[in-house]
Amino acid sequence: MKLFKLCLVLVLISLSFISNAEIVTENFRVMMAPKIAKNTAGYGVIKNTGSEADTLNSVCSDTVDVMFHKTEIRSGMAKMVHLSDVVIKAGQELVLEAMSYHLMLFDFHSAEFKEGGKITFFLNFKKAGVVKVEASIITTDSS
Ligand SMILES: [Cu+2]
Repeated sequence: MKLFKLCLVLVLISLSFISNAEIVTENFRVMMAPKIAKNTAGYGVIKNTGSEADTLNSVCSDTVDVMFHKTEIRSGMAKMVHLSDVVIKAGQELVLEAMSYHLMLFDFHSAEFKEGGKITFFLNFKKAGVVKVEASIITTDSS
């Protein structure tokens, strides 16, 4: 089953609970993948500006299959690990960047994304509810 169908259900259920709590997102972007690559990554910063910890349970999109990943070095090899339930403490931020936390987008080219386009993600938090974030599609990451 496509993950984004599940996403829509989840978002619809959660919309009534949106508190717009204390989660702030910045500088979300998706790297345009080379034509031969099926998958690509998205980066950005998620800040918890509140006074309590919150947990990122999952991430989804209505246009692409996406998972929350972290690249870890194990025995000298870079390996990507799927994460769920990532805690962001009060006042802390989670930086998604190369060789670290990232959004993993699957079968990217099947959806005909273009440079300059946008992809909407829904970050599902335990306390803050659904946080919507728009990511720009870019080719060169300057940040
Ligand atoms: Cu990954």
